[in-house]
Amino acid sequence: MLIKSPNPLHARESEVTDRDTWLSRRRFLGKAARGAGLALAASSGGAGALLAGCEPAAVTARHSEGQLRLGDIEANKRYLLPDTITEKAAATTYNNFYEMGVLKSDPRENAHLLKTTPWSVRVHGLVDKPANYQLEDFIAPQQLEERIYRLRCVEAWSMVIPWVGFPMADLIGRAQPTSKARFVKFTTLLDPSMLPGQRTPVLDWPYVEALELKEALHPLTLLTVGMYGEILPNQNGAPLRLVVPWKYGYKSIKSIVDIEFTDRRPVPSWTRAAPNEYPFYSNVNPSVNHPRWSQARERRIINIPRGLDAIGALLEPKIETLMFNGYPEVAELYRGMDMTRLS
Ligand SMILES: Nc1nc2c(c(=O)[nH]1)N[C@H]1C(S)=C(S)[C@@H](COP(=O)(O)O)O[C@H]1N2
Ligand SMILES: [Mo]
Repeated sequence: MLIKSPNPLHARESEVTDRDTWLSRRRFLGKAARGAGLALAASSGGAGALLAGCEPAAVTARHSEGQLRLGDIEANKRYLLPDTITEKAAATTYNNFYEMGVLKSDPRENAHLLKTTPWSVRVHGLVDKPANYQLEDFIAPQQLEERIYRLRCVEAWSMVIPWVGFPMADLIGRAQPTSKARFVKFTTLLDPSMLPGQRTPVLDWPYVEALELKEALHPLTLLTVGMYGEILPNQNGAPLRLVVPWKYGYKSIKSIVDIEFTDRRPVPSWTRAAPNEYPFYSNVNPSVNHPRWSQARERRIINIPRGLDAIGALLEPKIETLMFNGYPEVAELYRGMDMTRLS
């Protein structure tokens, strides 16, 4: 659904299509950040969430009131892509976040209900350094960087998004897992007053996802606090989400409050709901179809899709889906394993 915003800046943003425009805008943001001391304000919902999603850095800074400092964000050149970057307006209005409703337009409409300050993140389980962090302290020791990744939803649509975050491996280094730890379990906030979709039992709430420890350690696995050079909009999983670009999108869990290291394989929410459709590994694999549709091709979303919901596979145009979503370097994680069982 096309959502009309009363904010003319939003309309201007939606015209950002090509990478050059994006890059020049990002350079502008870099300057604004230095000049105004841009803070990555944990958005407090309401007008704040809208501002964070839609206004330029200088305006965001005015509303930031001493939250997280974003500082300079450098693009990590290892993760540049030849692909056209999805418009921010599309990536923030066409979302899957079932805690905010099941339609693609629901998360944007319900985003203001989520309050992300204060926010705490518990890191615990089989670790030498368990901690209960305030979000600011969780992020403070990290150098944030920008990475442009493909995001491939299991529904056969995809986007190309510039995320801002830091490697999950850095957090693992801080937590110091014991030799017994084999998996990392992530949990989304449980609070139906802020996440009204949790009043409906579409999934077993709270949303849970998990990785093998070695997958979490892979340099591609990103703990994410921003996108398009700004704080994450609530509908994209503020204030902290995971991004695992070689796996189907549902592994990239949003609005994380708990990270647990464990020796037993956790059961992710979608795996619990339908294990034959959404298995634990869920690596993007064009040769293993979803039981109800093909995964060979995908619809790349660049602009706000009109009249489009759930299954992108039903719509043209389609591009070929790449093994591991085009990140072949992860193959080493699965050497000797049966790839059909990991998809
Ligand atoms: N907590 C939570 N995380 C979630 C989801 C969700 O419903 N709840 N949806 C997932 C799915 S299916 C996808 S495709 C991505 C979408 O991320 P985006 O809306 O930022 O593009 O978020 C994933 N993370
Ligand atoms: Mo998805």
